[in-house]
Amino acid sequence: MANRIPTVLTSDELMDKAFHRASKIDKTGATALDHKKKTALAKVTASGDIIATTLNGYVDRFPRIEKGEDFFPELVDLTIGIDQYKQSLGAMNWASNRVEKLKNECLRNLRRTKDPEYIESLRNSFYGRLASILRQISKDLLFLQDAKNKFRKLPSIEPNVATAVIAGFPNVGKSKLVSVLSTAAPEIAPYPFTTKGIIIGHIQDGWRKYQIIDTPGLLDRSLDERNQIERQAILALKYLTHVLVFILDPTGSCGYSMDKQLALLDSVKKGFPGVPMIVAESKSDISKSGSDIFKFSAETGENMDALRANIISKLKSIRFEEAE
Ligand SMILES: Nc1nc2c(ncn2[C@@H]2O[C@H](COP(=O)(O)OP(=O)(O)OP(=O)(O)O)[C@@H](O)[C@H]2O)c(=O)[nH]1
Ligand SMILES: [Mg+2]
Repeated sequence: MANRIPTVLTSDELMDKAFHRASKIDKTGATALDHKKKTALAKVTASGDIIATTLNGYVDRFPRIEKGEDFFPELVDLTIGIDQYKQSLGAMNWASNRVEKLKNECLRNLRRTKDPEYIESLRNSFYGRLASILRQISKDLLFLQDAKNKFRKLPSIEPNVATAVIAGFPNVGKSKLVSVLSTAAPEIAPYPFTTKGIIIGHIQDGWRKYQIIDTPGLLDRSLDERNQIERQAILALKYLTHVLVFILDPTGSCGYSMDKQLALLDSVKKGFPGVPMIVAESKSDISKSGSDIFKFSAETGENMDALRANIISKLKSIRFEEAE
């Protein structure tokens, strides 16, 4: 998505670009007046067109995003701000129309006059107005350049693939589980508010493919311990979570007590209401608790087929709208 977003020039760069192009124009004319007029017409056309076309290009090539209860809108709102984003794109549109209108007005006046000095002054005042319009949208241009950089850093998670998300304290064996379940080596995608990035693996089941996502640093602390923005970033995940796999490590090797782990499970359950959950105890090769919770070992493969089948059976029923 971010690949087609152009680099956004600052207002100064855009003005320079327009002036530079216009400065190279020199038309021939039968008389001195004719020469001056034709040159001025061409300069005004070129400088106005460059600016209007560039601004229109931004409007066309930035993605349309509406607020909504979905993963990408929530993330975009959190990292970029959808209201300001739409306002800045609107400013591009406004400025482009304004430039077009002033250009046509200026061309009309140029065609009418026979006064060489007036030609000069028309052209200069057009340049002045171009600069003034660009000054008015300079903050929007900077905002959009920043938005482009932020778009590039959003994770490329396929929104229409049924997805299992793994949660649990650090060191309980989440990454290990994702790597064992994944058909191919998992990729790491950047995610705002965590330095480690999201780990995305795929499970191939016949013709169907599922995503399995590990979220280091996100679902490994109680939601109450998060600030508002972190919490939103975590909760944005719920829109793409079709099943949440919560891993408990009862062996003590992760360094967290079972009480703490069960408290986190409770917190995550509250944050993801209505999302189907699989709770499983890891590292059964080291030791097994006396609980009746499902037990597996990603190390030896014990119960891995059953866990895989359970995850797939929950993802299998997920259907996506055709239109999306
Ligand atoms: N014996 C045994 N060790 C395991 C098993 N699964 C994971 N481990 C080990 O436990 C440690 C932590 O595993 P990870 O998969 O990195 O844990 P994690 O939950 O991804 O940890 P964070 O990324 O820090 O949140 C590693 O040393 C793994 O080799 C298992 O089934 N059996
Ligand atoms: Mg990990």
